[in-house]
Amino acid sequence: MAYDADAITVLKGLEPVRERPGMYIGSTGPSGLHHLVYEVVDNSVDEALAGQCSRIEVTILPDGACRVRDNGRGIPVGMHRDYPDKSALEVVMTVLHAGGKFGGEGYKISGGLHGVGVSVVNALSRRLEVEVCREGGRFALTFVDGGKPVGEIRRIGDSSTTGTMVTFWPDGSILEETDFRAQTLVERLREMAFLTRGLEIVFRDERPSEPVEHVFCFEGGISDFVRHLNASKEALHSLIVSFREEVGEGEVDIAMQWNTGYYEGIHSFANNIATTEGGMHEEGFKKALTNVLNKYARAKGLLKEKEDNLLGEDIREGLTAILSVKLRNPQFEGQTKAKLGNTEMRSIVEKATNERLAQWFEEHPVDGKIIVSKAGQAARARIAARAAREATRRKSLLESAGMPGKLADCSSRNPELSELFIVEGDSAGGSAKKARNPEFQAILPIRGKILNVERARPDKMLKNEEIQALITAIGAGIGADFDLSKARYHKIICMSDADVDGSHIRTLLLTFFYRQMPELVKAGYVYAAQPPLFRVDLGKDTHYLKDEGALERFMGEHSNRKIDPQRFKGLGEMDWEELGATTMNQATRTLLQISVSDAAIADDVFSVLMGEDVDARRTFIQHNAKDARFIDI
Ligand code: 0RA
Repeated sequence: MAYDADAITVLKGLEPVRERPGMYIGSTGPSGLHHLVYEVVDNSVDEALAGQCSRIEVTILPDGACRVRDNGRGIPVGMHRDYPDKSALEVVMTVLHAGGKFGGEGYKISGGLHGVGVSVVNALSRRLEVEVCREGGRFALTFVDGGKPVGEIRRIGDSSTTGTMVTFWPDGSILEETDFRAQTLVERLREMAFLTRGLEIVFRDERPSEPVEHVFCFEGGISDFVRHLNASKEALHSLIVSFREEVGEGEVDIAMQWNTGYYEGIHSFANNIATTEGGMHEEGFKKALTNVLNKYARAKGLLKEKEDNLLGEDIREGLTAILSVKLRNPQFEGQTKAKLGNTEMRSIVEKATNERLAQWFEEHPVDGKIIVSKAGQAARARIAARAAREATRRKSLLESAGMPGKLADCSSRNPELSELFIVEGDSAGGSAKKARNPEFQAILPIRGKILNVERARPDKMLKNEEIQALITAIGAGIGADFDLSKARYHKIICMSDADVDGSHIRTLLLTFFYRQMPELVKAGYVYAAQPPLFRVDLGKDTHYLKDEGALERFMGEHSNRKIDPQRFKGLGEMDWEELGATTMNQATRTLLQISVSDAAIADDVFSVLMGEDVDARRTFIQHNAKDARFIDI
C-alpha cells in the first residue's frame, strides 16, 4: 500500500482539546506551553527516524510565535480518502490522532509524549500557518481560533525540495502563559539532538535585538550526551563505554562513564521520551550491570571469596548512563506515564548489557580495575553512612520531642496543612517566628550556607548539623530510606534574600532536596518564597511590589503622583509585620513551586551549579541570572 493520504486514520475532532487541555499537554502552565513546541518537533524527529529528514529549525519569532521547519517528506497535500472535500493536510491539522502514525503502516517508530499529534497544537493556538513543499509545489493553509481553517489549501508556488513549516501563536485565553523561555527549549532540543545521532537541530531566538542561535548535531549520539553530562564533573576513567544493538524492529543504545562524584545519573528514554519513572528497560540494565561487575571483580580477584557481593547502589555511585531504546508499541505506565511497561524490553536490555558490557571489561582491564575499586569504596562508605544515620536517629530521640532545638514547630500534626519555612539567618528567623501562624507554620532558621552535598561524601554530609536538623524536622528519612508518607509538612518553603547570596543558599537547599529527597521535589512539596523587592508609601496606603516590572507598571498607573520606592536589600530589613504580610500570609503571599520535569536536564543544571567546574558555573549563572524562573527546572 502506498503510504500517503489514505493511510491517515481518523478518530475525532478538536473541541475536547480546548475543553480539557491538561489531558493532552499535561498542564496549561509553562510546561504545557513548551510541550506544544515539542509536539511539533516530535513529528519532524519522526521523519528523521524514518530516514527522511536531516535538519530541523526551531525559531521564536520577534512577535513571540514559534516556527518549526524541517526537510522531511512534507505532510501529504492530496485529498483525503475519508473526507472527500478535505486535503490530507487539513485532516492532519484538525483531527486528533490523524498524524499518520496510527494506521499500522507508515512510521516504524515514533515519539511524541501522548502521540496526539500536531492537531493539538492547532487546537491551542490563536493562529497557525502551515506550509508544505512536496510534489514540485509549495502549499499553504492557515487556521485561526483553535483550528478553524481560513479557506482551503492553496498552491502558492513551485518548489524543488520537500519539507514542512509550521508557525503557531499559542492561545493566551487557554494557556496561562504564552512567553517561550529560550533556555528550556535549548536544553530539550539539545537532548533531542543527542538522542537522534546525526540529526541537525537549529534553535534561533529572534526576540532579542541581537538574535541568539544554537546548532546541535552530534555524530556520537548518546556517547556525546554522556560526555556532556560528565563535562562539569571529574571523569573516573577516560573512555566512554557504549554499545548499540538492533533487536527485531527496535534498538537498544547504551552509553556510560563513571565520575568521581557520589550520585547515580542513569537517564532512560523510550522512543526519545524520558522515562523518569524507569521501567522494564531500566530494570534489565541495572540487573545486568550488577551481575557483570560482580562476576568480573571475582574473576579478577578484585573481590575476595569471603567478601560480600557489591550492591547495585555501590556500583552505580558516580555513574552517568544514557539508556535509549526504540520499540514499536511502547506502553507508558505509572503516575506520570513515564515508566516503560513492555516486559520484553527487560530481557532484551539485560541480555545485551550482559554480553556487551562483560566484553568491554575484558578488553579494558585498566578502566575495569578503577571502576571496581570505586564501587568497593562506595560499599565501605555505605556501611559508614548507615552507622552515621543510626547515630542521627538515636541522638534525635534523646532531644526533646525528637526535634532539633532551633525548630519552632507548629502545633498542628496534620502534614497536609503544615508548612515549614527554612529561613536564612537568626534575625530573619526571629521576625519569621513573630509573624507566623503557630498553628500550622513552623520555622527552622539555618546559619549561612549549608553544606554543598554535590561535593561531599554521604557519611560526611550526615554529620553536618544543619543537614541533620533538616532531616529530623522533615521526618521522612533520607536517600534510599526516604519515605514520602512520613513527611511532617507538605509545604517546605525556602525563604532567602532576593540577592546573589540568597539565591546561592536557595540553590544549595534545592540541591540537597533534589539529590537526597527527590520524591519530595517530585511530589511538589518544595517551594521558594517570593519576598517583594520594593515598598511604596502613597498617602495612607502601603504597596509591596515584587520586582522592577511591577514597580514600572505601578509608576505608570500613578503617573500624576510623586513616588519614592524603598528597595528591600534583604529579609532582615523588613519588620516582622511586613514579612508576614508580604511573604508568609497565605492570603497575600506568592510561592514558587519547584518542579523537575526532566531529570537529565535537572541533573545537568545541578552539576553545573554545584560541581567542580567553575567556568561552566559562571557561564550558566551569567546566562540565567536575569530570569527568575531558572530555578523552575
Ligand atoms: C503524514 C504522513 C507522512 C508525513 C507526515 C504526516 C509528516 C508530518 C509532519 C509534521 C511536521 N513535519 C512533518 N513531516 C511529515 C508521510 C508522507 C509520505 O509518505 O510521503
